[in-house]
Amino acid sequence: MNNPATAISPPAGIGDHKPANQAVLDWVHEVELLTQPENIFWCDGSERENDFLISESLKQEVLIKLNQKKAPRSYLHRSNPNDVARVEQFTFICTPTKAEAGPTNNWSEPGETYSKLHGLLKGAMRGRTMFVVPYIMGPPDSPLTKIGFEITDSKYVVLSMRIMTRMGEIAVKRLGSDPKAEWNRGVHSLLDVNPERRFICHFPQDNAIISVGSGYGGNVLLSKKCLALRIGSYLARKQGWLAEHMLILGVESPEGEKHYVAAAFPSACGKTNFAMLIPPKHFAGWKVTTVGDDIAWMQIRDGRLWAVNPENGYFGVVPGTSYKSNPNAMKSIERDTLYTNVALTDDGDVWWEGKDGPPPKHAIDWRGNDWTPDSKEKAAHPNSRFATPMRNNPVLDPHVEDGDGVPISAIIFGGRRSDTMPLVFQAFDWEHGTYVGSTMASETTAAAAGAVGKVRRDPMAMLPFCGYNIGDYFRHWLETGKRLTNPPLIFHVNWFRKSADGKFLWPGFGDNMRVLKWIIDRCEGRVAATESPIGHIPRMQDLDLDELGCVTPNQMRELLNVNAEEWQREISDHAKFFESLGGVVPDQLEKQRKNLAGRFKS
Ligand code: GTP
Ligand code: SPV
Ligand code: MN
Repeated sequence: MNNPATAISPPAGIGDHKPANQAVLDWVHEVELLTQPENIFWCDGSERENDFLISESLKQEVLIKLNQKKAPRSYLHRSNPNDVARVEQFTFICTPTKAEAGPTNNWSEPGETYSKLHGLLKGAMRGRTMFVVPYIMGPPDSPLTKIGFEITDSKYVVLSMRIMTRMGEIAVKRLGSDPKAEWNRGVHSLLDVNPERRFICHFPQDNAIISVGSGYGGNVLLSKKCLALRIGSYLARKQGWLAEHMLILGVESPEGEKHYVAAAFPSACGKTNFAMLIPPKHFAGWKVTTVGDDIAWMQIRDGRLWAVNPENGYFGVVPGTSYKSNPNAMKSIERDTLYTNVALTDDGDVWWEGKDGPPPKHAIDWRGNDWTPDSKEKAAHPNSRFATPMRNNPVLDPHVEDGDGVPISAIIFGGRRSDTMPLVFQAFDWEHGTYVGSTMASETTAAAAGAVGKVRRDPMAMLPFCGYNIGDYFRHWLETGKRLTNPPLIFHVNWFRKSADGKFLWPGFGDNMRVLKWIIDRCEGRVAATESPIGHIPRMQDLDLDELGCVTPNQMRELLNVNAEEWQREISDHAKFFESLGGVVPDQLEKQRKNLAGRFKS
């Protein structure tokens, strides 16, 4: 295995873009003394810098150049096979007290944790280049926008951060020279990429992150889950806004009526796909546009919620992506894309399970081994990813750069549930919607290390990402609702319900437009529903199911069914979950559960 961290020596004019802020210089100096890198590379985000880093990464085999005719300006990276997903068991919230981190987070005492991590970081960058990556999260003129600096010894991280964030000079300028300005301090080192020395630690009270021992995705692109969600959610509560694991999409009718919705689905449960949805033929004239595919920062203005996407690119799940399932994603990744852990074909192209067309007769799999269609192993890792600039998205929403954000008409929660959860229902009001979000569950996926397919509660899809006590997070949601005079309606969807023989009942992808249309029509008060104990549910005639050949009326009934027996189990599971949180759950949500149980009895 090549060492992704070997030092490089840039020519004059590259890597010497030192910011003028003394606080940054002091911090970098401290980390330099600790980690003892061979040299320091100050990133400016320029094209020239990027070209240089790519050429060095190719030399050191950190990247593989793809066939530039088939995949222009695109590269493949293989991570260490022991390092292919987020590691929740090694992710820590290091608040002064354990109570602040709450029952759902791993906690460790900040002083001890700093000591332990500094021990691991001591001399860790010897023979390596230490990169300093300035970046901003959020549109440049948004009041929510945050500045971060990530120190890293991984070129792959630098190249990815350039795609995923607004990186370089833009952040240095925004920070200016005020030594008291607010910015996030992120330190990342690969160390020896050993799972036993892998820790992702957050110090919200210091606006600081330290990540060691991994080179993969959400563990190391500190802008994303670490800053935009864990530290972000902590700041959001203090400052009165919301940082959520949500896509943001725009949906426009043929008449030009436009709505925005935000949707929280757990990792690998369909956010990117929903955010880029192409309506089926029957919906001629309807258009869906993407504001964001993973994270929403939302603030209150004029009694409404307004959302911005803090990111600048998409770090998306590759397997299953095809011109059939998600043509907009395919167009986005046709060029300028950094692939991680997909297969390499003999003609230098990329391949993965679920890509269009027949599998190649021979390929090199994500581990670097020979692969044929007869191989037992998967060619691409189930959590293989693309990083691609959002500019490549053919349906990028025109308001994606608006600092004020876009007004949110509906919030949608959803998860992967083979049973129990109907295709869609609407919560009665904000408080009930908060309950629906707080009791959300989903079958686990390959996005995090550990068992796959196990149902677990994942409140608001934030279980791995809430940077403080989950009880306070629920309270923050309830409080936010009180401040909204024009709150979004709240819905729950399930694209993943299965029939008795284990097949998905709903075709999903583009056909999710049918559900989205009902949601929009509910927001406009122009479509009916029936009241069930769990919320408002469309009757079959309330959904536009024209030209939906593949779903029989019986299957449709199954999809919309609320089975009392399954819901008894579900409600007792809610109770167990709340109990497991050890008394932090707000009374209003306990009351919501009793009301829900009561509605089944009456
Ligand atoms: P993260 O990036 O991990 O946060 O994931 P995500 O929520 O953006 O999920 P994504 O859209 O990448 O989808 C994950 C997997 O679910 C892919 O394999 C998709 O093909 C599959 N998927 C997405 N939408 C649907 C759907 O409507 N129906 C079905 N059956 N599968 C879907
Ligand atoms: C997720 O797991 O929700 C992701 C991928 O979006 S990662 O950036 O690895 O967290
Ligand atoms: Mn995600």
